[in-house]
Amino acid sequence: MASLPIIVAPDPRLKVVCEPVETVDDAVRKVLDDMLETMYDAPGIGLAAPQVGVQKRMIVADISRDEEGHNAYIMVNPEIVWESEEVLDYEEGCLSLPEHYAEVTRPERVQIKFLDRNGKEREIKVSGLLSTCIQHEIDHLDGVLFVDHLSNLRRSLILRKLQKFKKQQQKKAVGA
Ligand code: GNR
Ligand code: NI
Repeated sequence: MASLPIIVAPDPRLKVVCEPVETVDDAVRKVLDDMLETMYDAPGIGLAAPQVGVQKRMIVADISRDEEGHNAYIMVNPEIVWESEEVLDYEEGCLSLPEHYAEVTRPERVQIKFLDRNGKEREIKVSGLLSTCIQHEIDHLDGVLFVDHLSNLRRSLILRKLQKFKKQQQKKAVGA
C-alpha cells in the first residue's frame, strides 16, 4: 500500500465529473487500498479518488475513532437512491481545502447503492456523520467541493486564500 499526495484546491482535477469503474479488478483494488492508507495517514474520515488524481467513481470512508478500531466503507460507483426529507447541518472540512471549515446542510439519511471491493452490488442506509461524509465524497466524484454549497462570496474568499497558500508553498519548494 502507498500513501498518495492529496490535491489541494483550486485545481481543475477537482472539478471533473469522474467516470464509472467498469470492472472491480486487482488494479482497482490496489487504488482502493492506497486511498484507505492515504485517508488514515492524512488523517481524514473520507477520501474520493479524484483527490489523489484518479478520475474514477471510488470513495472510502471511516468515521470510527482509533480506540474503536477500523470500520472502513469502500464504495465503487456509489449512487444515492433515496434521501430523507430531514436535513442535518454539519461543520465540514476537506483534505483538499486544508484549514477551512463551514456548515453545510444535507439530507440527514441517505440510501446508497454501490459495488463493494469484490464487485458485489450492495445497498446501505446511513445517517448522521457517516451520511454527511458519504454525500461529501460522492460530491467529489461530480467535481463538487463543500465550498460549492456556500455563497459565491464565501467560496471565492476561501479559494483565493488557498491559491495564495499554494503559491507560497511552490516558492518554498523551488527555494525562491
Ligand atoms: O476528513 C474529513 N472530514 C470531514 C468532516 C466533515 C464532513 C466531511 C468530511 S470529509 C473530510 C475528508 C475529505 O476531504 N474527503 O473528501
Ligand atoms: Ni473532501
